Amino acid sequence: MADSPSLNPFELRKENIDKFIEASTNHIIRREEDMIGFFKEAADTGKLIYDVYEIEGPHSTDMGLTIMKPGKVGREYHMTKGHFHESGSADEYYFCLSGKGLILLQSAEGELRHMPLDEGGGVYVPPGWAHRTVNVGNDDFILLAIFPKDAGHDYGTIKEKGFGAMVVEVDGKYAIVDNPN
Ligand code: M6P
Ligand code: ZN
Repeated sequence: MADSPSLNPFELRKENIDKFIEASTNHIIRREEDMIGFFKEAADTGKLIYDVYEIEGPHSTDMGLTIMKPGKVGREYHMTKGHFHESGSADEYYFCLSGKGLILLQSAEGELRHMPLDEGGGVYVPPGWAHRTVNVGNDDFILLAIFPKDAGHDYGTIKEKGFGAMVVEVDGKYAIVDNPN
């Protein structure tokens, strides 16, 4: 265990996500321009969409904390890029600590599912399903993800083809509509 990061126990709830952030070893920042090809109308505005803080676990799993700002790019609600795992056997667990959103899931064959993800809720993402989280609320959407170290991220397929559905605002509410592409 010589190479294991030294981690202290910490409690994880929305009021003290700073404990997770302090223990994190990697910070990913996604601004609107990083999402060109994912949002239909993304431009180089510098707007922050989400942060991801990662903790490398000492054994077989890593953890990611996503903090997503509320808002839209064009008609689309803020969302993650979304990815398939490179490893065919890698699954993932998501838990929502705060906010109101959705998770979109899509199989390699194109079967699409969506589930609500709000405070106290969780979702199991089985191997082989692409996943994207979407903030449809007015506040930060905060999610904990636990995934195998060797999961890997395949963004190419999503960037090329997108998900079969988009989450857009219609009459002041969110609607899940077919992606015309
Ligand atoms: C979660 C995990 C991470 C992922 C992050 C953001 O924390 O699934 O592996 O990187 O969400 O999602 P994406 O990589 O699709 O932008
Ligand atoms: Zn994943």
